[in-house]
Amino acid sequence: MDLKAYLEERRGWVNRALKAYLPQVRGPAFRVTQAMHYSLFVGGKRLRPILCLAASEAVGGDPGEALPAACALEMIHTYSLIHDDLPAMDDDDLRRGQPTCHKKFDEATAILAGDGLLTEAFHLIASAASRYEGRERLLLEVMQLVAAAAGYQGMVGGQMLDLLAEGRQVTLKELETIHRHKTGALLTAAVRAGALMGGGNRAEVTCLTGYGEKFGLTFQITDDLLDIEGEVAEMGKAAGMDEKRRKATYPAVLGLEATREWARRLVEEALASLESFQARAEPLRELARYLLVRRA
Ligand code: GRG
Repeated sequence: MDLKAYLEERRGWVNRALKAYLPQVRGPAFRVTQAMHYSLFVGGKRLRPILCLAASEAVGGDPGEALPAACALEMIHTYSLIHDDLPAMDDDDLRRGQPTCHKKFDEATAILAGDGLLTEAFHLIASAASRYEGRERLLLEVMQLVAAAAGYQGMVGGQMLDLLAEGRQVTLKELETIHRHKTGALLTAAVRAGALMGGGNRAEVTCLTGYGEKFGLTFQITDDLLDIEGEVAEMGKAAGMDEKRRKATYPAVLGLEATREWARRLVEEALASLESFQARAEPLRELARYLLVRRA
């Protein structure tokens, strides 16, 4: 399959849906919606929503029905990037190739834009529940799993662990715990939400969750590699920052070659999780292979 064309088409679907779902830039508090729009549309690969749609397709679902959950995941991801870039956290100037939200606006607006995107994500899933009759229970389950993945049991907890680990030696086990929570949880939730929205049975949802977990971990490992080997122009963010901040990373713990090998093994395991799926899971297979060659 042509992964590039697939990604472009799905990105188009997601961007159109996000434009339709996101509140208009108007009203007395327009500055906050302006900042939400800015960070959401300034760039981004849309990986989480695309994974969600691909998982829905893998179980034979209509990807259109997974769009609200897919877009909610992108809003949550964008909020996490806005807050992560703040001076109190990573203090970054560049994100998605453009000034970070607090540089373009100001710190208070960036905090509020993140808060606005996080809350809007759950508003979006709840609104879908009132639109799709008979799917209320399913959307409630999706809301629960997305909340768990985004909150203290998932991404927020992982971010805390990551901040606490800065500047000290961590074991491989600690590192994996950080990344499973900080990055892996939301990526896994994207796949799981898509599988549920597509009507997958329990066995299918379990296999796809396994795929999501391997995918999430590999994504973070390749992110660590890109921080060392990537080009700023392609990534749209600064490089070499992990070492500067004395962050816990796979290359720091394992070395470069063992890290690359670990990523290759995880991709094999992700592909093995899809063994019982037919051609409909081809986009998920290609997405896993793409992790090993991605440049951004
Ligand atoms: C602030 C609660 C809170 C959490 C922040 C995800 C995260 C937790 C911080 C981001 C730091 C970071 C660079 C993590 C590495 C993995 C990652 C999430 C990279 C960015 O995701 P991409 O590559 O970004 O999917 P785009 O811009 O393409 O959407």
